[in-house]
Amino acid sequence: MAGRGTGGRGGGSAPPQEGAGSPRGAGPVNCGTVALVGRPNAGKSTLLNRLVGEKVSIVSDKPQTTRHRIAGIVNEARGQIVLFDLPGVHRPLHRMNVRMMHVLRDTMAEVDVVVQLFDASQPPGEGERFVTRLVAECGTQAVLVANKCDLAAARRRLDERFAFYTASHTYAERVALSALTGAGTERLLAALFALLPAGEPWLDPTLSTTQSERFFIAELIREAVLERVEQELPFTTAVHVRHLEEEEGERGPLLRVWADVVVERPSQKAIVVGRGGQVIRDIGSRARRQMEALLGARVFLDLRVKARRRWRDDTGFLRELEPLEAVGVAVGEGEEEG
Ligand SMILES: Nc1nc2c(ncn2[C@@H]2O[C@H](COP(=O)(O)OP(=O)(O)OP(=O)(O)O)[C@@H](O)[C@H]2O)c(=O)[nH]1
Ligand SMILES: [Mg+2]
Repeated sequence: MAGRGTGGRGGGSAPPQEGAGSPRGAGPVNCGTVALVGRPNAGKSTLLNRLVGEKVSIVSDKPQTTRHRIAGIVNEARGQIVLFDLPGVHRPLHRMNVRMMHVLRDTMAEVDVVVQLFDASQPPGEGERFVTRLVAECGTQAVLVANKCDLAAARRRLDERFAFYTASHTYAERVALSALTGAGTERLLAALFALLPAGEPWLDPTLSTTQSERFFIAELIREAVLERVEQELPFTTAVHVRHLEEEEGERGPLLRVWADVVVERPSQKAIVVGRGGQVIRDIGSRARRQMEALLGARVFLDLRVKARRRWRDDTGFLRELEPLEAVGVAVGEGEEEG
C-alpha cells in the first residue's frame, strides 16, 4: 500500500521536484506551516487537496465536514509547506465542537502563516466578522483568499468583498482563486513561499500527508455517508474503525476494514440502514471504491450502523475518533495535549 511503513501517503499527482528536501539541493528553500481558516463550506478542504495535488481531506457541501486538523504537505523545489486544514469556524454546541475550536485557535497561533479563506460568491456577515477577529487576535501574519471565483457572483463583487475584510485587518497579501478549478492557486503558493522562513523541510518530502491510514479510511466512509444521505440527514454521524487488517493477497494488497457508522438514536439508525439495508450498502460500496482508488489496495469492508446516545459529548469516545498522526507534525513548542 502506498506509503505504508511511515503511514503517510506519498506519491500522488504532484511528485516532489528535484532538490526538494535535499540539504544538498540547489540553493536555499523556504519551509514552514500554514493554517487554512474560514467559515464552514468556504472551500478549505478543496483548496488543501488542490495545493497538495491529491485527495487528503474529505469535501462535502454540508457545513462542518472537517472535524480535525488535517495536514497536507506541498513539496517543491521552492521548499515545503505543511498545510493544516481545519474545521470551519462555528459556534460550538457540543464537546466535539468545543474541541474543534480549541484545535483551531491553537493552530492559528502556532503556524507561520494563516490563510483566511472566504466564499466570495456569498455576501459576508457576522460569521466572517468573527473569523476576521480570530485572525487578528491570533497575531500570526495572514493572507486573505477569495475562493469560488469560478462563479460569476464571486467575480462581480470582488473588490467589495475584499474591502469588507481589509477594513478591519491588515493582511500580508490577498489572492482571488478557485479551489475547484485551480485558477489562481499558483499566486497563492508564490505568496506563501515568499512569507515562509528560509530553512530545511521538516518532513520527508515524499509524503503528502501525515494522517494515519486508519483515520483516512474513517473519513472516506464519513464522506460517503454525507454524499448518500445528504437530504435525509438532519443529524450528525461519526465513523469508528473498529479493526483493520492488511495482508499481501495473490492479487496484490488486501485491506480488511470493520467499521461502524455511529448515530445518536434508533430512528436515525433506521435512516442510515435504509429499507432492506440498501442505504448502508450504497454507502459501503462508495467508500470501498474510494479506498481502492486512493489506497491502491483491494478492500473488504464490513460496515455496521450503531446508535450511541450523546456521543458528541462523550470524551472517551471522541478521543477514540481522533486522528493519530502517523508522522508527528506538532507545531510550536510541542505542548500539544494528548
Ligand atoms: N464553485 C466552487 N465550489 C467550491 C470551490 N471550492 C469548494 N467548493 C465547494 O464548496 C463546498 C464546500 O467545500 P469544502 O472544501 O468541503 O469546504 P470546507 O471549507 O472544507 O468546509 P468545512 O470542512 O465544513 O469547514 C463543496 O461542495 C465544494 O465542492 C470553488 O472554488 N468553486
Ligand atoms: Mg473541510
